[in-house]
Amino acid sequence: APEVVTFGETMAALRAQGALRLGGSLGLSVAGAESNVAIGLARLGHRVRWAGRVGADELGALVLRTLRAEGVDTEHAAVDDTGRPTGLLLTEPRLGTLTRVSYYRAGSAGSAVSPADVLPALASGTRVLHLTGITPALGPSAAEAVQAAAEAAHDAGMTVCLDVNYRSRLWSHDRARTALRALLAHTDLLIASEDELPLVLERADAGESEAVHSLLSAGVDEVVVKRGAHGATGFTAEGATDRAARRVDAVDLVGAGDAFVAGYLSGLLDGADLPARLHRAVTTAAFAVATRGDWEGLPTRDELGLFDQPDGTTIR
Ligand code: KDG
Repeated sequence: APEVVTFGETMAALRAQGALRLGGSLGLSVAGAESNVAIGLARLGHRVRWAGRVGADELGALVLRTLRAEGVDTEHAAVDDTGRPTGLLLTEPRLGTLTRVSYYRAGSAGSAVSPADVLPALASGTRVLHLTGITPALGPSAAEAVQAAAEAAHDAGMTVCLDVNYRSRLWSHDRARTALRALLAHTDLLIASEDELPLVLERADAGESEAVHSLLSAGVDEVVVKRGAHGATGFTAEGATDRAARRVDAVDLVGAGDAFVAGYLSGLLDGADLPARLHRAVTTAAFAVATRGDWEGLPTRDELGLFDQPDGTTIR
């Protein structure tokens, strides 16, 4: 059985060199928050399954081929036979690490993922189900898939991890709050950036410690708050653990949160304690930030130690 199961929409990703409206060349890859996490975990040697839906088209073949090449189990990935296309996103670096993203995903195969697609993927023996707040924003069947999978996994004793991953292009704060709060009863590990935390609270104006306290008393075992270049904090009933970020020259911030989650879950699967989980999370996030692309620069297990080498080291 896989150690981790995840699903969500993975799209073809076209990366422009400069402003899109000027034309020029585009590089083709794939992107999707959950598959970024899956690739990150596979590179660290974990068994991980991705169970989304792609179109019966060349871009869908690219998504599945890429995931398979990265060692991600696609046995339960669905290919849409009703003509829905694989979704697409365009990224455009505008100013330093400021990037603009455009989606072409309304009506896509990925947004039509359903409970029947994902429930059979939750093999017994799976330890973690990883979900993000992007999927319930994609449409009614995708939202049902997330809710049904969270319930089933939680009932089966798996750790359900939810990364809030708010995407303002896809839905409003109010819609997100309603959908995400309905998942809390089945969530064991909640991961959010500082600005996303209010989205899972009844009262959006609560301070951080009040927010974390209300989540822990609602049954979430662990809350991890990401603070970008300022690191992260893990909260459990025992208290809070802070961890600084690793210092890197940032070239591309997109995918950093997913890399963080991959490192965190990898530590969890290895039985690491909270400080060690956060250490691995900030390390994998730093690799993502220091390299272009959502997942291309993520480390293998052997490469995790590279950050401890002096700057300028040549490995021969
Ligand atoms: O987390 C990175 C994602 O934003 C990217 O891979 C695309 O899944 C994506 C989304 O919906 O934004």
